[in-house]
Amino acid sequence: MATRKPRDAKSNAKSAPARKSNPQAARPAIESIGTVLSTVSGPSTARIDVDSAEEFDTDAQQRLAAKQAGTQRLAEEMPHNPLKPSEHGLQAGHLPQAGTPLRPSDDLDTSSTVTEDTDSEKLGDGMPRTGFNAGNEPLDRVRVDSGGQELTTNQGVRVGDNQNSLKAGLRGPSLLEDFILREKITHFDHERIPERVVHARGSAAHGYFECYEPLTEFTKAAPFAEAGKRTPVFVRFSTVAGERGSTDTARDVRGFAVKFYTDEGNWDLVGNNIPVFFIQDAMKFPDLAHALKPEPHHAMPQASSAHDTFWDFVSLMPESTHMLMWVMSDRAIPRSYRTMQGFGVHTFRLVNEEGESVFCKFHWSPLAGTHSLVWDEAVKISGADPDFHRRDLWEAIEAGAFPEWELGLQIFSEVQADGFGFDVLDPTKIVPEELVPLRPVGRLVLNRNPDNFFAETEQVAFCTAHIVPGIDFTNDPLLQGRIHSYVDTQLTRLGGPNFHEIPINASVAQVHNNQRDGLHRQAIHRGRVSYEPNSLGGGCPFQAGMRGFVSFPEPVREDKVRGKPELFADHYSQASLFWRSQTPTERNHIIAAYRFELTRVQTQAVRERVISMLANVAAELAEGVAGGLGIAVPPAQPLALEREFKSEVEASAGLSLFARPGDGRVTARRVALLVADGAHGATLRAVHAALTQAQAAPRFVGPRLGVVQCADGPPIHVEVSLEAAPSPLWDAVVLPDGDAAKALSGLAHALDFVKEQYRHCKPMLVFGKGSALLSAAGVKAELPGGQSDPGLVIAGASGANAKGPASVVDRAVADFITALAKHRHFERESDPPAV
Ligand code: HDE
Repeated sequence: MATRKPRDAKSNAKSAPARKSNPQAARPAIESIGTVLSTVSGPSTARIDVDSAEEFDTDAQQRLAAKQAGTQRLAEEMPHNPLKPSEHGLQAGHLPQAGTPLRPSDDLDTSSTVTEDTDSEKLGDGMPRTGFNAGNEPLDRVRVDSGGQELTTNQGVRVGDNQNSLKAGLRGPSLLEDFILREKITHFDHERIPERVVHARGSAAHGYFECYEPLTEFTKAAPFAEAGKRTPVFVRFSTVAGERGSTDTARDVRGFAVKFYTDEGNWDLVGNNIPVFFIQDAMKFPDLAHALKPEPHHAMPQASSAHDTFWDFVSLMPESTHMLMWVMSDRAIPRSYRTMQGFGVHTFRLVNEEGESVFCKFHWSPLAGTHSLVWDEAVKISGADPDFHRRDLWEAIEAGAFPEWELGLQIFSEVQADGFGFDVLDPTKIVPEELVPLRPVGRLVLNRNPDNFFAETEQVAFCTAHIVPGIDFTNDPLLQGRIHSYVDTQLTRLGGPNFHEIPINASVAQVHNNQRDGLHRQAIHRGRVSYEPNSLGGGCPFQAGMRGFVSFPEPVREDKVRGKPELFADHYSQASLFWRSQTPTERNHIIAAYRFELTRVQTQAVRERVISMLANVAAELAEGVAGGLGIAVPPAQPLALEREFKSEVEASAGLSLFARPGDGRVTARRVALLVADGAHGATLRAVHAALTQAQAAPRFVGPRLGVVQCADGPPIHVEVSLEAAPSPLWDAVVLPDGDAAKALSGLAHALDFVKEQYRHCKPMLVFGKGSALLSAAGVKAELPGGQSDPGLVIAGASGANAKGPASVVDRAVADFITALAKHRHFERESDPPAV
């Protein structure tokens, strides 16, 4: 039971102010006792001043009188709205004035009630922190742990029996009065919320962004203020098309959304792993999403663009050609979220303290390099582990191998932009790095997994409208539409306008405004003022003027019109640039991806229409795809405008996935050490230790769980079985020598494993008789041209059969780690696969 402290036990700041007695006043104020106690009206001719408040008899009366006097004083101090003159004229619009807060003579003057100092376990200590929003405190304020606690209902009532519903007799009917059962089931019934209409499937982590050098020359945005400044972030990666429970390794664009909790408010950079988009205007987004999602009559296919409606739509929208080239490339089947780039896509603005603005494109580059799956592998992973990317991100962070990206900016002026042969407001265009190089400005590190997937990853609300001073929009018509869409979608998804109060969405910067009420409101606002201007709340919260967000005053004087600039009609020049910038391996993969997707299309005319687009990109591409479908290349689609558009650059090296091999480390690469009875334990253990040392993730993989007996030393404990973790889930394999090799050669699962490691161009380390496993799987030690295969490290015999010193094993392992760092060895690839 809460005890009520005597009022005089409070600090001076919270009790009625100590009033000096005023002998002249001689208690006439007491005649206003009715006014003090009433919430309705009062005389216009008499007033209570602060000094006379203590003439009242009880503490409550004195406080009410003091509050009334203080309120009167606040209102008097603002005889008119001082900001009104600054609302008018262009000059005033450019330089908004800050409000001028009034200082109440006592906290009571702006309180909701004079009883606010009542304290209890629920109310708190009765000392409200004025000018403070506790909802912006760190997430610790809502973190729950039930260790050592008894089970309760949501009302905090202890639950005696969590096994049985309440019944009339042991075999009798259940009773409606069972509020415990009903609360439990009702809550369960409502556990699901609508999934995101696009990007439903995702995974996220906490981390920080660290600035290298102050970028104040270009922007006043808080994360770029000083060298070494760290801004907390929450980053969510996603696929676009699939539903919440769909597979991670579908061919798709990946979302790369970063919420910066800056000290000036939240900034959401909601990007993708591909730097361009399918469409140029927000008007077409619902059409695109409807065409991409499972077809409405039978709800197939899940998480795939390989169907008629998608290709029907995009082949009628030639502006999608450039993006499609990226989506058909291996960019759309990343090996891991850790190994993909991220892009802001649109051209944004940076604005500095002087109000000067430059254009900017945002690029995230992974330190681990850009690496992808191969399609045959991606398809198989979908069955073997649909959570492949989610698991990979989680495991890497848990293991302390924190994923890291460098943020690079392309900064350019409007004058430069005017000189480009493409429009920087067109989101189907990149700015080639040859025209504007990347400037590294900081790094992103993900170092903390969420506590709770639903509370954090599912409820996080990214909105392109969330920007902070120093960042601004451009007129890119796709971006303009997004500014509306993201806030709007949260209203349905998160059930109302207070989604900013969900802990994962709350800023670390204090939030104070006059928005009130709405579903699920958490904040309890003190005082009676929820409007501006006001004098009764001391004019607070007051507008921040130039300390607040001020839009870049880009001049606009145009016809109101629905249309596009002519440069937006350049649908092919950058698609061709992308094609020219790919290596032969990448080109083969693009052709194969189109072939796969279009094979799954049922309408021949749609297939032909797609190839008629490709004929405008590159003849060999169109021929390659048409050949794979058994048809001739149709005439190229007519151009939207008979005007020649030419790319400024012939090829752009950075567009190849192979341009960013990474930092040479093998961190978190998963290596299977195949084991069976008769393995040479000492050698395999040495390899395991060396890989662990190199921060890779080795595991002993055997036919079954349990132990395998080694030819030397203690048995090896199998960590995972061949059937639970087949080849596509591993980045590389080590094949054992001795009787283990013989045993594995007789197992179809092991042969499949070896075959697929080889087919997917993965590094392989083979000891002694492990070569027999290669031959049994149909793998040749040399490449088709007779050269040696750099991804195949043949190490000779191990264990007691080993000829030569232990350093031979060391050298083989070192070669293997080098091969592993290269990730894949496409030299052995053929279409169709030979093995
Ligand atoms: Fe989105 N997009 N989008 N989008 N988008 C959503 O917002 C939308 C676009 C992107 O992890 C939705 O909260 C429109 C481009 C990511 O939570 C929705 C248009 C780019 C995410 C929405 C676009 C993106 C979304 C669905 C065209 C790359 C996931 C649920 C005008 C730059 C964020 C939600 C997360 C999510 C609308 C185009 C990226 C419906 C109208 C271009 C990474 O609001």
